[in-house]
Amino acid sequence: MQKIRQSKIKGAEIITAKRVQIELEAKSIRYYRHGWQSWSLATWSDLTPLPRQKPEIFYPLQLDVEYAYEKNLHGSWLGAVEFEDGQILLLGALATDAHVFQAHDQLNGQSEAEALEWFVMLGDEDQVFSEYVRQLKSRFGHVEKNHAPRVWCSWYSLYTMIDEEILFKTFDALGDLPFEVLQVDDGWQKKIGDWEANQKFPAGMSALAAKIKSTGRTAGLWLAPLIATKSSQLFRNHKDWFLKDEQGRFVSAGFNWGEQLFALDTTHPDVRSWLVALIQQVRRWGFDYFKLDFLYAGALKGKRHKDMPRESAYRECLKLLYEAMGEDAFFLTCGTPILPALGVCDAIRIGPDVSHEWENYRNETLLYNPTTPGTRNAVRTVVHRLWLKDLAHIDPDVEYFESKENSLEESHKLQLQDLALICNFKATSDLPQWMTSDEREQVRNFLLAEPTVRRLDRYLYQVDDRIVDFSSAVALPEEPKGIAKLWGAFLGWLGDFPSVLRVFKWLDDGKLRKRRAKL
Ligand code: 9PG
Repeated sequence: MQKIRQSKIKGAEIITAKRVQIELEAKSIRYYRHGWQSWSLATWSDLTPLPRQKPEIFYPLQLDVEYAYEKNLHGSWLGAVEFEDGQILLLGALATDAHVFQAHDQLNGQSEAEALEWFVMLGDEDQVFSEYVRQLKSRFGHVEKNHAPRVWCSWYSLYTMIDEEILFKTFDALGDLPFEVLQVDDGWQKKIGDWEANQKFPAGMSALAAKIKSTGRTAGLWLAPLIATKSSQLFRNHKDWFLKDEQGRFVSAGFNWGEQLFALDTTHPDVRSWLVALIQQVRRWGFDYFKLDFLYAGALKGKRHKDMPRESAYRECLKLLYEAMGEDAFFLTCGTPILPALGVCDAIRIGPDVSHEWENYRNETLLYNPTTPGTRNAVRTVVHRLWLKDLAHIDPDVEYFESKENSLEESHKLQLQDLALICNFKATSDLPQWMTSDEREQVRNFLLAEPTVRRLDRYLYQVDDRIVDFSSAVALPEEPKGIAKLWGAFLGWLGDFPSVLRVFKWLDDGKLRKRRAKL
């Protein structure tokens, strides 16, 4: 263990150790916590640890489950402390498989594997983060081969209710809007694990890609290749491919689509061959843009075929996938642990899902869950991850324009659009069928905009001649008290029952079916 006193830190330092301990000598007022994967919370907060988010059944897919019950302030790979005088002390790993904690008057870094290089610096916020980025870049590499394309993605309008007929119609109706990629999201596959066209796509996947390409655009496809549901053929036929714990039980990758999820052991040679074959198949269908999702599953703790640190195993797997795609493809990682993805993909989703709601009282206040889909949740975490911009293309998720099926206030839609301009990653799921001619022009102008962006302060940006202020969006919800707290605890308990979640899914699906029927 390496111990250092704050007053001994001069400029930027690099320390090689398994554990480092920095004695904080000045009074700290805020802590920067960095969540593990795309959807996990990243934020500055005061020094009282946040309430534990609920329900627990989602932990494997919303945060790093290994640290879910940690009492101290903590985060993945890096942590930073703000002092009364505004100076920032940042402690960040320059390797994967590491965690940072603040306890009492200490900032501690801990490797889950071997000794590693730790970056430590005291200074202005801008300075310390940009120097950390420079150091990360030289260790992890940086992919520059593509610009971030302008994407139309099917998820945030039709969700799983996509089918061939509506997508073909939509692709035609997009007309000359300057999208470069039309990306088909979740809903085309037989099962999670069984990556073949389902009965809603009778013409098959090659026809779908060909249709997109006939409009002069790149075809994009969503897959979650590292997980499978219990009912999939993949899981039933290849149980030995899935990650187990030391006791030989399958490791949970969480719960979604009304089912339990399991994770592939990506160090298993047969799994590796299967993954490569899958990616090559998707390319043969004609898709050149990949949104690979639920990737955290490749970095869960477990007993692997090849014994290696979990995040290193995951990074190896990303390399394999990236290589299988080939030079001319574009690779967006989603639900991905952040640091392990640097240098081995083109773009990283850096926040949770947006939604047609700005905030949701049940999820965000009662269940204190900053990871669930919601536009405010997305803005908060993305704003706190903008420092990653020089390391990869950063995807803040989609923006909204139409008002027929969307009740977001204009000012909230604008915040999201401005954030996308700051990220320089533009996407929407709005159906042209829902847009007024004004909204359509708005989409066009947005897609073509290339504003000059300047960071003025932590939450303050200048976008061309406009000042954009995210400070009201990033505030954390008030912790529920009294009756609300009890109600939250009850809902959290209820939310851990798969049957309850299946009822919610059934209700949501009903609403979506109605939405689809109207088209
Ligand atoms: C498709 C979607 C979209 C979306 C992805 C991902 O339970 N959860 O916490 C949870 C979070 C995100 C999520 C699904 C579930 O969405 O981010 O863009 O592709 O999958 O299913």
